[in-house]
Amino acid sequence: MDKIKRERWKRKFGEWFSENIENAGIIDIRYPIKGTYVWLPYGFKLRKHLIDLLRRLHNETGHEETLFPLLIPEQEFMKEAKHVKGFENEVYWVTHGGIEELNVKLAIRPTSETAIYPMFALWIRSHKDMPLKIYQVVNVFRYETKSTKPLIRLREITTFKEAHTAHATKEDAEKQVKEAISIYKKFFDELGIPYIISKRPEWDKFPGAEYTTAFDTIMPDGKSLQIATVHNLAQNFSKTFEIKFEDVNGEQNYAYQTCYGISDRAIASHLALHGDDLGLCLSPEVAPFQIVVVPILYEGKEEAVNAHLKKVLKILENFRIHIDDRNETPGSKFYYWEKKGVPLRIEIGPKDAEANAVTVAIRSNGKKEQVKLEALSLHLKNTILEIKNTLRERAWSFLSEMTSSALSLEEAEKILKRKGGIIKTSWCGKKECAEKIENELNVRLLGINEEERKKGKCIACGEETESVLNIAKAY
Ligand code: 5CA
Ligand code: ZN
Repeated sequence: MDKIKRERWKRKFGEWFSENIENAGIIDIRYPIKGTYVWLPYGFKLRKHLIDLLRRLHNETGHEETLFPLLIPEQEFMKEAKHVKGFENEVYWVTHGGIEELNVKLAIRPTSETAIYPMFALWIRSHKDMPLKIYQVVNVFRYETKSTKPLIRLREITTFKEAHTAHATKEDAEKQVKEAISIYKKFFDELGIPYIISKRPEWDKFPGAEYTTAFDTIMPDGKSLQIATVHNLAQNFSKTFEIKFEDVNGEQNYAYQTCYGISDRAIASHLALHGDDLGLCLSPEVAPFQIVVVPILYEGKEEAVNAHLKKVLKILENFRIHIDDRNETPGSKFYYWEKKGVPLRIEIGPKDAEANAVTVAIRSNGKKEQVKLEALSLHLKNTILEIKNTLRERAWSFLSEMTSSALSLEEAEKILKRKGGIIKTSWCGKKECAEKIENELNVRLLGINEEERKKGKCIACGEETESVLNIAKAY
């Protein structure tokens, strides 16, 4: 049963996604500006829990939260040549204040390097001022030209967590890249989102970065989605923004920097990867309500049920719950909350009251059982952990199902036709070979898999190499 439901959801993923995020009350897609959407109350709660998790992971590793302005003066924005080039087609500009034309055009941040680094230059004087590790959760704007998609390709990215760091040595910046990767691993593990990590090719790195390491996941339709990036900026920005400091030897040097970010795509992949034919299926980690309580009131038995409900609510104090006491049939309530992906449902009927128990139903596997009140609290705690693990394992096994290897272009093409996903193969590192692979297979080079080395022959030219290349059809 479970298998069949998920097969269908895979085949029609595009439709499934837009229908279900709307039906579940996550966002309203009808706002009259392309690529911008409205967060509805239920979705907003989900988003808040996800941001809380991000904050926790950053705070406990010594990052401090800040908030920089949305607007960036043109001259600052234009300072770092490669950065400007990379973003020139995507920036929205503010040119007027009222009816007056502004002397200095203002860029609406597409990301905040050029807002933050002029301030870093004022704050950093000595090696003792570092490491400096800050982050912010803001909206950023990008005039995306590819077709926009709710939560996936936005023009207003509403949940942009960007971290920016400065260090006294190159080694410290390297270490920071590793810390960022481990923060993101934890974050995605908590959400049960599987990932594959690649070092992006030179031509696909973040504009202005020394190198970019990216997290990608596979959507149910077999296409990859970039869900996080970590950039080592080396001294590229510190030299243009004059972020200078006195090092331990009393000499002036430029700071070494990193930055890393995630977006609404984390929410998109959570919804996409755990959902099924009934609708969303949320992890208790971020679900607006971990448990929905449905009292089942038969005529003449209301009092017994309500008295029992009071006892149950006491036990549920430590969980995020919602009581659905609307005047609707239990069946329609069950359907309503299943669609919204609430992890657990507690039914309280006359029989439960008699047995001093409740009936607990699990959204992710459809199982239902009666649990005595004295065992309830522990049972729920364990079940919540179990659900988190099940979702994570199920999603990881989907990713592994969707990961293949290919020794030739023909073999890769067959796999792409059959199921898509990520293909691991060999590449010599030459640009012309990359172009051949991209053109013949119509894929994106996600980059080099740094956790794996394997002897093989470049699938474009046959040259021997040990690098493992990840490729996929990408969003
Ligand atoms: N300043 C750096 C680090 S914060 C930066 O902007 N990196 S980025 O350009 O790679 O963006 C960070 C992440 O935002 C990407 O990895 C991607 O997952 C996500 N993202 C980028 N563009 C969009 C978009 N249009 N809609 C939704 N998410 C996006
Ligand atoms: Zn080659």
